[in-house]
Amino acid sequence: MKIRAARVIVCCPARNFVTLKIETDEGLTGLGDATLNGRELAVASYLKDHVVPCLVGRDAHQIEDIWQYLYKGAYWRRGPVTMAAIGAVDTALWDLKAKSAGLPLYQLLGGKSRAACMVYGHAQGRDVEETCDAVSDHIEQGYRAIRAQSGIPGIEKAYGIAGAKFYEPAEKGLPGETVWSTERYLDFAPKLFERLRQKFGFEHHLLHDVHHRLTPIEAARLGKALEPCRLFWMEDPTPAENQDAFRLIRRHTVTPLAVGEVFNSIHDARDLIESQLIDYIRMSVTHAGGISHLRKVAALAELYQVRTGCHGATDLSPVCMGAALHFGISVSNFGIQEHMPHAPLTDEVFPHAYTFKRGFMHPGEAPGHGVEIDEELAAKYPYDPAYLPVARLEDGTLWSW
Ligand code: EZ4
Ligand code: CO
Repeated sequence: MKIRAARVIVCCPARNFVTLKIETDEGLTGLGDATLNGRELAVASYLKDHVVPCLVGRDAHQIEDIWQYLYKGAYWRRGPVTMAAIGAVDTALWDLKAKSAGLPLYQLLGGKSRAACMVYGHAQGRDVEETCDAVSDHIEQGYRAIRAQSGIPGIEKAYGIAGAKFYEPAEKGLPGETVWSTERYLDFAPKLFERLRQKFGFEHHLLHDVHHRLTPIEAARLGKALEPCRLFWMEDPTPAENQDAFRLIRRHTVTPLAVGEVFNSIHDARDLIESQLIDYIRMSVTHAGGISHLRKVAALAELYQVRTGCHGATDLSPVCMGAALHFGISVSNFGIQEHMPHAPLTDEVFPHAYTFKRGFMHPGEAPGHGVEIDEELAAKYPYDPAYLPVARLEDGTLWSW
């Protein structure tokens, strides 16, 4: 099965996506997601200008060798652009291998370890009561696990809150500016979860994303304050370039910790996993070098009872979601999968076999990862530049968004 051609498709059906399509001499096609929110064209160029010329003519079955060729062979290792590009190639090759075998991808990954993947949805509101309503909505839809984010008194444009039904992180035009106040947030967050537990009890899992905003000692304080509310996880409490920060947080709280949506390599996560400083690793198929590399991360994590909780916001395309569900249903230490439903137009451009039912998702039984692209429809929605916002403290200091 030789690679005959590979193409990069950039489109904007409700938001921007970068998709790699690999074609074989036997006429099979495989898809990989290469979307890097706000930096899409860098990955598109990396693929088009530097990777595709090296792929043509290779045996599409040689997934591991091609991975190593692109990683070691580039000399320049790691980084979100490189790893998203390699991840797209890897995902497309797994798709092809499974299609050529006539099997759903999870069968090639060892078969099913569970019936379906538990997912968590995003409840958001401008204030506590609106967030309560959103949680209630999610419970009605059957979600077993719900992430709750709320507007914070005195903070304009808090993370995770949108006027629209679904929160979409990127905005058209140049980066928007938001204001952050740790003091206001730390005062508010425990009250939100106390209210949610008071209203809904402990039947459902509650999750929360701090989005890299706190210092280690502040994160420790928040984790401690949230203990009576028994969160499923507290996500990204501090920026994780400093893995040591988690030693300090861990000394003070038993609130479970989830980290890794911005990681792209097993080396970013190694100390956190081996030192048992986290409970969930959130790396995605798209940003962490594809299924091959994510399986290695999961295998390392399994040794320490760290479970997976893959990033699954709308900037990961349906191709990523399909691949993530095959990975999730097969891997022994699956924890949970993030689920932010895509816009109807995105789903139309990427027809897929995966399904959602009462809080669980299943990858479906189609050969490959089960996600395709309608290129004709995609061509009607050309790339439209968009950026993630930035955050500043009230005095203007630039902060982590
Ligand atoms: O900010 O996907 O857990 N989810 C998140 C997301 C990320 C975006 C970045 O592109 O943190 O909202
Ligand atoms: Co997050």
